[in-house]
Amino acid sequence: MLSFVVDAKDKNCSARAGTIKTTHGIIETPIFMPVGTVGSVKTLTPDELYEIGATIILGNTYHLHLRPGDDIVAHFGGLHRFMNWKRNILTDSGGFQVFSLADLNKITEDGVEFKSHIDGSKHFFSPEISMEIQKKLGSDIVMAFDECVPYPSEKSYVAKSLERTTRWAKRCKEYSLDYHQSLFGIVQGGVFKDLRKISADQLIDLDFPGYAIGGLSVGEEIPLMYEIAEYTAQLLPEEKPRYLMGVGTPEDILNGISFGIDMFDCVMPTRNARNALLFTSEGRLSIKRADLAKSDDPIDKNCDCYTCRNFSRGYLRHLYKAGEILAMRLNTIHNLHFYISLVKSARNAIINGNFEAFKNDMLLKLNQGGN
Ligand code: PRF
Ligand code: ZN
Repeated sequence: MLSFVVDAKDKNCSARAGTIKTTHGIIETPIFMPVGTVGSVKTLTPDELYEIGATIILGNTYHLHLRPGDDIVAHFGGLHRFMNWKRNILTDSGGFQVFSLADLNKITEDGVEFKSHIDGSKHFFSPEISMEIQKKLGSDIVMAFDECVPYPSEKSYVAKSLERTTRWAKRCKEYSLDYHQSLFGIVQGGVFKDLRKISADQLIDLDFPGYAIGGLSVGEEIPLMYEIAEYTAQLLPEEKPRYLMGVGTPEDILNGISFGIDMFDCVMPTRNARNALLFTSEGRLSIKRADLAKSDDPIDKNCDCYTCRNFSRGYLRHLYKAGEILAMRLNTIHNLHFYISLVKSARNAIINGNFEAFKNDMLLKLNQGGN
């Protein structure tokens, strides 16, 4: 089971530093969780993830159920053993992927009928089935099965949907998971504050060990996303971890931390790395740029990742242009290191009482662009 303590709180905003403990180790928050959808953080080995400093990664119920199948993962003793990752794993419930990736057939009170994005085969997820799969995967943090409504949606539909998500959350809670697993509830309610409040209150009544904010970063404008994330975060219990699902850019994460959010995940650092877009302390850098051909500089002179310690922008540009697999690996190491260092620095700043200054300075640097 999971424990959480708040180690320090900022004086000027809601940012906090905390510590989560599980049977797979300690997670210092705020934390960024690399996405390992199908049981691999794309291009990296677990050893490389350790070196980068990842303490928790994310896996997906939807993908692992379709391929290789949760029975196969269970045969190997669960996802930790299957992929040889010894630290924490959080699994998403499928309650987003069935709506965003699969060919959706029907949503009923019981669950969701959908067709696989891989081979079109028919499947059914219910709260109980999602729990059963996540139990077999053996993740440390299990997410409740929810409905993430698209943006924009009619308020009347969002209201109906969040009530069903609460009933589903209750069914998830009634399912008996393994002793080492903790179930997080997911607040929905779209961009409507009154609906967010209803959803948060209903889930708080069910007393989960942690809470996620779902249904954001689904196409709404950034200021609106911030407004709803900030509003929802302060509705949630102080003494439980708060997780903003699928967010976001380095700027989004700094703002999220200032709203009192502790956990983040996003494909952005890994996906962008494979597409030659790198995050640096001086803004974003496209490693494709012709003028980098003869550059001896590292990606980021302030970065001490394996890639920056060993390779030039010129070499990385060459690898990318030549379509070398190593380009994706080295870029991924750098981008994940950037994200994980960013949240580590934010944590230190919160503990040292200078988060606001740190955040404003970082936001300025990140937006220099023109790199
Ligand atoms: N629900 C679940 N997973 C998610 C989301 C959600 O709303 C989001 C929304 N950004 C990302 N991942 N279960
Ligand atoms: Zn680097």
